[in-house]
Formats: sequence, structure tokens, C-alpha cells
Amino acid sequence: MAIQTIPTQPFAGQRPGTSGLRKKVTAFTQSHYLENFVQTLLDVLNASGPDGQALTGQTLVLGGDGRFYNRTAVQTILKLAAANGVARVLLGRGGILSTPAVSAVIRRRQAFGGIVLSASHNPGGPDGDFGIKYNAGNGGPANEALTEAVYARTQVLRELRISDAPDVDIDRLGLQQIEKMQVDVIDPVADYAAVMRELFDFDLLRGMFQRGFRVRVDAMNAVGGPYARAILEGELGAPAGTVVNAEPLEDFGGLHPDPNPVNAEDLIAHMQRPDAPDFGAAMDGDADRNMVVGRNFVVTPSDSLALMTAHARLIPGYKDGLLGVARSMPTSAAVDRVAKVMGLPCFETPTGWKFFGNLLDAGRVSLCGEESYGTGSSHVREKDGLWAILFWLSLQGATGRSVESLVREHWRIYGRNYYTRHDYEGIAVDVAQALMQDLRAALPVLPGRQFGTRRLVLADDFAYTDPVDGSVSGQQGIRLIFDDGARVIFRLSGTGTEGATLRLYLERYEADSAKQDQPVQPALAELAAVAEQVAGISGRTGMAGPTVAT
Ligand code: VG1
Ligand code: CO
Repeated sequence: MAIQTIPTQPFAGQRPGTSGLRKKVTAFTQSHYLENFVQTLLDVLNASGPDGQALTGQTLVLGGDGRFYNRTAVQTILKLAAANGVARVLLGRGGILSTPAVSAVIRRRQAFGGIVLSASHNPGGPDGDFGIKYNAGNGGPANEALTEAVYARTQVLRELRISDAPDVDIDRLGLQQIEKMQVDVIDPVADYAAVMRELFDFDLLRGMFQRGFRVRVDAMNAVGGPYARAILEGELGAPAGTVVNAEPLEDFGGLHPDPNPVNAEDLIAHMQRPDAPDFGAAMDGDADRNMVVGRNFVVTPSDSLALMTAHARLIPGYKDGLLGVARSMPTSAAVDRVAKVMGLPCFETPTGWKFFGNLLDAGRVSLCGEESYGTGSSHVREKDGLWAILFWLSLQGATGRSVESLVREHWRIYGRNYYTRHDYEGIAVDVAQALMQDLRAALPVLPGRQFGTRRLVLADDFAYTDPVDGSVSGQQGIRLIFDDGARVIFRLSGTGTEGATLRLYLERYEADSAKQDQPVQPALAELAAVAEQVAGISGRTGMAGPTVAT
């Protein structure tokens, strides 16, 4: 066993996006591609210490969503870590840890940080995507300053330091050694389950299952399976088979683990049957997203956040009330209405969980959410799929009401924010950039213009000043806001790996309870037409409509 110094050449484009570095597996498997990125990360982390050795004597957490290349990448990262001063790695058995579990382990074990191997909701398999992201000591995604520092260094990196030790047995719990570094293979579920026990009334949930409450959780052959099985079927007594597609597979068994009604159509179909379970849910590749579904009734993520906020006190972990709430800018303003009534501070951040970290750390907010099927709280520093499922189960247990009745009551009280997201995938990058550039150029002349019954009152490119550290993030999405509060938002995805994806977000508010039961797409058709008129999407892309509307 020896530490080797190996020359290397920089790769272009190793810039992390909305959530880590995501590329095709075929990019990651190029010689030194993963090594370069990890070496750079370790260099930057080391340099963050006063002596240039911040990692010396420290612990890192490591695990991933089990997709193709996960196991190989784990071995490579261990050998790099061992050669770069890391004292100990807490590794999920089999290289498995969900994103929220990494966050929980970092926090509970006071680790220096953690590395998550996942491209999350992106497709997996040899022809799919792979990804890597770093979470800091608070358990949350690295901030922009760190990711930029890593990117800058990838462009000048010349040397790798790596151990030539043989592979460790990642399937065996307990201690092993590489050079001077300890590898502690841990149960991927234990720390996470302990956090859930602290937040939820497990006796209440056990009682529900005893009385025959029926649940279907679709883990989409991704990493949420082992967690949902251990907690729902193992600890809470849900019948075997409650969690389906529960084995993490390297290619997700061909499913696209991006939980929305389109990709999780099998779950939707089950929830529409006459013998449908009481409650359904799905998670994404790394188990940080959730979709919750009632009998024949889909809940939008924006509404989910609003309802969680309204009912949080019913959950033991939040019985003393919330400090505040935050949502990403494109997420609907449904939660804002609840926050206003409850007198809670409400923050609007750019897309991406990293922007919630400071607010959570500073004790300014307790719940956060994104329109992209992500909700979470101060219990970790990531969004958390199974947590959301347990939250919704608890709401039903505590109120004795169905998902549909809870949501409809919410609309009656607060009004309904009709909401949809239209994704235009695989657009040529230059076409997408020109569309955004032209929109940006039009911003000064748009306010005051009339579109049907609506007047446009604000048009801007969303910029965010972090209220805690003062950092500014610009160009976070074009917002068109109308006099009735309706919004049309355009942004380009920062997680895709092929061409560009344009996301168009449409929202309007309906206070009249007699008009709250319309199908969503027709209810927002006028706003879709405004978007087309302003941005010329179909003409520019040649696409008659969105690839996916959720
Ligand atoms: C998407 C979502 C965003 C989410 C991000 C990571 O980003 O829109 O809300 O935080 O994915 O989620 P983008 O840049 O493609 O719009 V996950 O579960 O893929 O890590
Ligand atoms: Co995810």
C-alpha cells in the first residue's frame, strides 16, 4: 500500500450545476474524470483550513443512490481520500446512502462533510447519468462560493494523490483500513431512522396500519426503497409489499425516478382503481423528492408545502410551531398565504436546496419546499422524500381525514393557486440561451402591457441576496408578474446533461371556491398563451408543446 502522485490534465466543464456535477456515465468513466473532480474538492477543502490541511484528522461521509458506477466510484474516492489527509470515512453499506441520509449522518456524527454519488432524478444505467455533490458540515449542499472554487481549480489541476491499496469490502459492516484512513462501513438506514423517530409519533402511525390503513410507496427501484421498507414495513408494521420497486437497481429497472404523475404513472394508475390504497407516494433516485397522492387525487408540491405549514403543529417535531418558511422562486405562492395568516416569516430563494441552508442554520425557517417535488425541514439540510411521506401519513392519522379532503379544505380557506410546470427538453443550447437573452432584453418594455384581462406589473430577472451572509445570486429566472398576482416564469435547468431544458412555470390564484375544481392545464391555458406570445417558444424550438407538463 502506497500513496502515489500521478500527473493529470484538466477537463473542461466540471462546473457543478443546481445540485452537484452531473454528466453522462460515459463522461465520468473517462480516465481521471472522477479522480480530477474529487482531488480538486479535497484540495479546496484542505485549503479551507488555516494550515492547508483542514481534512487532516477529520471524518467524511460517503454514499450514493446505487446507480451504475456507484460502487466503482466509491472505491476510487476512498483511495483519494486516504491519500489526502482524511482520517475516517463513514461509508453506507454497499455504497448506499440517500441524500437526506447523508445529511443526517453528517449532522449526527459531526462529520466534516460528505460526498453524495447521485444524479438524483436523472436517468441511470451505462447510458444514463452519474453525479457527485459535496455537502458541508451542516449537512447541506455546498454553497456557490465553494462550488465555484472547486470548478476554478478543476481547470488548473495537474496532479492526483491516490493510494494504490486494494479495494475494500464495502458490503461488510465495520472497520477496515486504507493507508492511515479508517473506513467504517455503516448501516445506511440507522441514523436516518433515528431522526424520523424524533420527529413523528410512531405509535400513531403503527395504530393506523393496525387498523388497516393502506399505503403504496413506489421507490422507483431507487435508493428510497431500503429506507421506506425498514421504517414503514419494518418499524411501523405496514404489510409487506407496501413499498414497491424497493430494491435499488443500477439502471432503476428502466424507470425514470423523477416522481411526477407522468413518470410514476403506475402509482397514479393504482391510486385511481376502485380498490386504491388510502395513500400513495413516490420518491426519486436519491430519495430527496416526494410525490404524495390521495385516492384519485394528486397533490402539487407547492400545495403540499402550504398544507404542511398550516398543519405543522400536529406533528410532534413541530408542535411548538414553525420559525418561518421558505420556497424557491418558481414554487407557487400558496405557502405565502398560509405564512401571512399565521404571522410567519416567508422567504423566496433561487431554485436549488443550497439556498435554504443559511436560513435553516440561522434559525429563520423550519420548513422549505420547491415545486419540483421537494419538501424538507430543519431536521436535515436536504429535501427529504420519506420524511414528507411520514408527514402526510401523520396528518391523515392526526386528523382522520383523507388527502383529498385536507387539500380541498385548504383551498376553501386559503384559495387555490393553480400551478403547472412545462418542460421543454433537449433544446439546442444556443436556441435556449437566445430565448432567455431576448426575454432579458425585453424586460424594460414589458411592464404596463396588457395581456387579455391582465396587466403585467413586474418583469425582472430574479436576483437573491442571502439575508444571512449577504451573498448575491443573479439571473435566477425571468419573472413576469401580473396585476392579479398571476406569474409566468422562465428558467433553464441546471441539472440536465443533454442540450438545454427550458422550464416554464405558470401560476394563478383562485379565491372563489366554486371555481377551484377545474382541470389544471385549461385553467392555465391563458397564461401559457402569454408565455408563447412573449417568448416565442414553439417558433424557436420547433416544438408544438412541452415535453412534459406536470
Ligand atoms: C431541478 C429542480 C430543482 C431541484 C434540482 C435538484 O433543478 O428544478 O428544484 O432543486 O432539480 O433536485 P433544475 O436546475 O433542473 O431546474 V434533485 O432531487 O435532481 O437533486
Ligand atoms: Co433528488
